[in-house]
Amino acid sequence: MLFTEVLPLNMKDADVIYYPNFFTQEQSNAYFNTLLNTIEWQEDTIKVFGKTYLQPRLTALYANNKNPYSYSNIIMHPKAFTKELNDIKNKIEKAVHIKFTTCLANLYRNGNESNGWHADNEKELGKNPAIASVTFGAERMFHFKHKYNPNLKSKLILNHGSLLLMKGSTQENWLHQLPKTKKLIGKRINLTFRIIA
Ligand SMILES: O=C(O)CCC(=O)C(=O)O
Repeated sequence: MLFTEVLPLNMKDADVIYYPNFFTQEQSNAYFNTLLNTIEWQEDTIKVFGKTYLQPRLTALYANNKNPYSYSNIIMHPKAFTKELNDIKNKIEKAVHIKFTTCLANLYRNGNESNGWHADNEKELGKNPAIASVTFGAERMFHFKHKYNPNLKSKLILNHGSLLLMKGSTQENWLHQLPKTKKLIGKRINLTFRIIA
């Protein structure tokens, strides 16, 4: 067995499963160090309501095809998967029985860096997209809120070596964010495997 616990989050109109120890501590430490140094991190500007901002994190796009990914007025063109990204992708695919093509990687350099409320619902992801989201490094809080029912919220801590799988109607009905924190914390790497066929 590759991981110990499987925790389905009990969220209405969604299908979210959390695997807190998907990777061992040893694997997670090694992946954190290698990915930090080998991923070609870039700092992009985004346009929101006509204004230009630096994105509050670094990003990179990798894929096993040439299909670009666009969001917030950015178009990202993928590089070929590195060995580590491919190994991680294979391990996830075996566990969840979904084949991914693409990985959007995020690097949060400290607690001041974040990812605002959004749904992963760009048209190139198709209907009911599956997103497999891996954490290495500092643990961070992750929030969900229902798009149509303000009473429905959920949050969890994403720990080092965890996998969060969002699928089914999750992106249609819920937003998610990774808020800032005032805690003095280290870097966190997030890998979101997606299908852009
Ligand atoms: O860093 C995270 O856990 C969230 C990443 C995310 O929401 C995204 O890349 O769309």
